[in-house]
Amino acid sequence: MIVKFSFLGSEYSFEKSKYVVIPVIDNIDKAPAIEVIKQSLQLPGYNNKYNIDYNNIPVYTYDMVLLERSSMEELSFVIRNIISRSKIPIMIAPDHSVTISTIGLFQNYVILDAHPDMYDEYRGSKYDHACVAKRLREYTEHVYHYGVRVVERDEIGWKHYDNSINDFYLSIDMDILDPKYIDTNVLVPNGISYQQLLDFIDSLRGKNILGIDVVEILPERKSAYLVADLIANILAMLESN
Ligand SMILES: [Mn+2]
Repeated sequence: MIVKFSFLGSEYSFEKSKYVVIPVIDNIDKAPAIEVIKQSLQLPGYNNKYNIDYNNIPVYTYDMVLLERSSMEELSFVIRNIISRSKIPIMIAPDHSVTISTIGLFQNYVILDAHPDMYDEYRGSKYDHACVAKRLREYTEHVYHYGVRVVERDEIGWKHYDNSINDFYLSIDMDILDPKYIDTNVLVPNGISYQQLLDFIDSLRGKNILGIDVVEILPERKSAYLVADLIANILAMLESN
């Protein structure tokens, strides 16, 4: 049997899929998304929490988007194409700045992150990963954070997530987790555990998640396996709805 190099080894076509994983990579040498797909092939075939067989999840893996040679506008076009077909895009990316490509496409955001990312400008750029929520807030006031634990003096005006929000784009910066669970771009002590993150994901059951990104990850085996497991659990949760 040929196993496709796709998330969960899925053989669903784009047309038949409900979820579209988009591996976004900065450059060939920094490509955690490739490692995440690789590790997804090592997952067990069955999710006993949600009673879902992973090979029954209609997920398609999109062509890799190489950010080194593509623009945010082009990435935005890809996302728009996927949501216009009523599918759920799932970006896997090394950097949180990819969320900026969704501006204008969604009204509500739930962001899991150790940081509020509310800098107006960072390292000379308005599109740095530290400015993500600030840029989103210029388009919609409905941006809600969960898990924030490091706030700079200038980062004001962000809002805590509450359970009443029902339709949203979900952005997960993996530094929400304590560094003992995962290696991320920025190491922030005192984060939540992986079990707490899975419990939060479970609390989203029945809600309408319109798009997802999982970001700020490193291309190292252990972290990539955890991200693969997380995305598989999110898909199983959505399928069990
Ligand atoms: Mn962060």
